[in-house]
Amino acid sequence: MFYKALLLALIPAALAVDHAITIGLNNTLSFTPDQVVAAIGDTLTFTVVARNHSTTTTTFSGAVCPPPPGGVGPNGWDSGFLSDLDGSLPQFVYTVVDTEPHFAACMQAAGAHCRAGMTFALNPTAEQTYAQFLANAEAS
Ligand SMILES: *[C@@H]1O[C@H](CO)[C@@H](O)[C@H](O)[C@H]1NC(C)=O
Ligand SMILES: *[C@@H]1O[C@H](CO)[C@@H](O)[C@H](O)[C@H]1NC(C)=O
Ligand SMILES: [Cu+2]
Repeated sequence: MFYKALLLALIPAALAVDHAITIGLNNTLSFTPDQVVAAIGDTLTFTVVARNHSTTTTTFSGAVCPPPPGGVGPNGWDSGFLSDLDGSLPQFVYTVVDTEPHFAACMQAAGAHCRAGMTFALNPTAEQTYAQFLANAEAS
């Protein structure tokens, strides 16, 4: 009985998936991949591999850039500035808590990175696509 309970307790953790996202690949203003479909309990592990960036949730449209400190919620996130200028490859981990779409961008340079297309979507939908979010960011 004890072992069965232990096994059941371990199942959700075993099914959770970690999604690795690289920030600044090849020193570009980018998230790679730029969109992820994830389930509740999954994690997003962002790793900055160049310069000094953030992953911060923002609005889908309107004043997209720069994302506000603390990020846009509910259930948003803000890594704060993560600098790889010292080669430390800093990481930020977000655990998915809902199935809603979330849109994020880098808040560096007063929104200049965001407007240059440094944008990311978690669970985009047919109505709120990554392509439209990117266009909204570039125009904001
Ligand atoms: C990054 O650089 C490597 C080698 O320099 C290249 O093979 C790869 O295609 C580049 N990727 C992107 C997304 O620019
Ligand atoms: C990273 O960028 C922020 C915002 O521009 C800045 O305040 C901070 O000093 C930078 N960090 C490093 C290590 O340069
Ligand atoms: Cu940036």
